[in-house]
Amino acid sequence: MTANLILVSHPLCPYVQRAAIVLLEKGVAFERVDIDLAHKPEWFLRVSPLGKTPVLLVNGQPIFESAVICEYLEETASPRLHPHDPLARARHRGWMEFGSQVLNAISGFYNAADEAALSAKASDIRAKFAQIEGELGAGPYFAGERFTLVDAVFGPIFRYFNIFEQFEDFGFFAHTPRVCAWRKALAARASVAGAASPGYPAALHAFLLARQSALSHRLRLCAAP
Ligand SMILES: N[C@@H](CCC(=O)N[C@@H](CS)C(=O)NCC(=O)O)C(=O)O
Repeated sequence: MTANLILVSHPLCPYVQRAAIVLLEKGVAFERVDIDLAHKPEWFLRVSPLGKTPVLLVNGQPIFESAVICEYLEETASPRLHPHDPLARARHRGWMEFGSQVLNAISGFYNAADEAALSAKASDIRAKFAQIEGELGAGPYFAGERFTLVDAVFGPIFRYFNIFEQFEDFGFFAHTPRVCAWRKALAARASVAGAASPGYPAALHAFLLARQSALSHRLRLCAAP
């Protein structure tokens, strides 16, 4: 691909990371431009109809929605990350959407207003990982030896748990050995590691602390001397 690509990003956005992972997997050169989502610049609102990151500017033309960006990259740059078989490909698209629902569950978890809601959201996350456990085979990746778009979606998801686990054991992966092994394989993948900046863990921690939620309350207690 020879187009000029700019990935309009927010440093903590997991949807941005999935697009960055696909760009890195395909070895496509791109520039990343971070914006402040609390103060969205005029130019960003002009290229992002939903006001969300990521947006991929292709020779100045915006593509929005991370799954759409991934599919565009899949159609225009090799290597293939989707399965060749249409039925398998459709199933992978379903699991990519499932990944977005896991992200919704994670934001419900860190924004939960009280302990009861926090515990309910933690159960929701555990249930989702139990569901995906049943889909995984021998690994190391979602569909075996080859890295796929589903892997690009779950790499950023697992990153949250590195921070959560520093403070508390919610047993998210206690009964999902295949998910655990998958998480480890994704963390070791260069594209997954390279999709977040070195400052990501500290920035995510600060973001979580600022939530005014049950989790941020717990984090404050852990940080107290
Ligand atoms: N469905 C969208 C979700 C993207 C999304 O939620 N982005 C968040 C940041 S992680 C955002 O831009 N939020 C700003 C807002 O909603 O105002 C996608 O897959 O691209």
